[in-house]
Amino acid sequence: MTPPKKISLTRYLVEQQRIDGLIPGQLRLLLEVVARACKSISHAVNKGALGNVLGSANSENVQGEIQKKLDIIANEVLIEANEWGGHLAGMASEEMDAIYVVPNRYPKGEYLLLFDPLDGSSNIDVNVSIGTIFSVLHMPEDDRGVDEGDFLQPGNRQVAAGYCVYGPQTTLVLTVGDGVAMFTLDREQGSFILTQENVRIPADTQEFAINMSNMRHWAPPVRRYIDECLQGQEGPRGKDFNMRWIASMVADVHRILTRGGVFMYPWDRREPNKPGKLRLMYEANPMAWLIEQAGGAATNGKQRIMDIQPTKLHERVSVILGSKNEVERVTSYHSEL
Ligand code: P6P
Repeated sequence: MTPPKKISLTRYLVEQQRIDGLIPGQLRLLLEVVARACKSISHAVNKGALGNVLGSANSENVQGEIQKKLDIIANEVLIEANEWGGHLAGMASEEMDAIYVVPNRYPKGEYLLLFDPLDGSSNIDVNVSIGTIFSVLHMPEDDRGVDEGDFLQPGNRQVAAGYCVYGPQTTLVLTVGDGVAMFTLDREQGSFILTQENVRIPADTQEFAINMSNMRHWAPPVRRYIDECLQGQEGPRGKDFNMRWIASMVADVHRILTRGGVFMYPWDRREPNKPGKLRLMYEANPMAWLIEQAGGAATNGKQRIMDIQPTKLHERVSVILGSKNEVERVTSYHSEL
């Protein structure tokens, strides 16, 4: 039997552009550049202690979080790979306070790129999967310069979203609005090869992902949902549940895209004035689109994440996403308040 045809990311994107007319050439170029940057980040991550890339950078990011050396390396790789290509007007990163406007010495494009360059970085030093999350928006139609306000678009305006998980395999997961495709890095060829398309999440699950150590801080609807799961088949759910928590959103979401489940990082009373821990623009929105494109759901407990109108670049949000029936159940418990 002839081996299956290897379809590279480039060929997949050319076909999405040419055959389906889904993505303009400039967006295809942007996604190829982001994929190449993820390959470089994967190479740096895989070096580990041999590459002197582990440990803290002894600096803080805008979130007040201690930066790891690889956080800064990944951020620099993405900026340097994307600033000169002519497809972008600006970039925003979890690791940078202000937006990055493409310098005048380079041509400007029509897209905005937002990213968490290395999500889950607390896992770097213990060799657990981490990843890059990215979201692409269109620059608003006007001739004035780029400013932060141009980035403050709801997630339903994204034109592309994805992540690259650096785990046992390096896998790029992408949507341009026509379902979800997964590409595994072939290190011998140095290219991302299509390994799954039309990814679908089962509507039901028996697996939840949440940091249980925060239980005493949760709001009642979240507490009720988890309590019911923990009661197993003797309880109101009538089935047993398993739990996973990798403390790396990319790895937890990848598991959910692969076999279903529900992921929750809800508001809790440790920081009552913050809606949640995770960031709306470059974590929740791209992940929410991927999950919805795979048949799942993503809310903040009250509304669809992708309908939230952002008011600031590093806005945080409560996140409940994954198997549709479970997300709808948790959301319904919130509405019963
Ligand atoms: P905790 C990683 O720092 C992150 O932003 C997400 O990737 C992950 O889901 C979450 O925070 C883990 O948070 O409080 O369990 O360490």
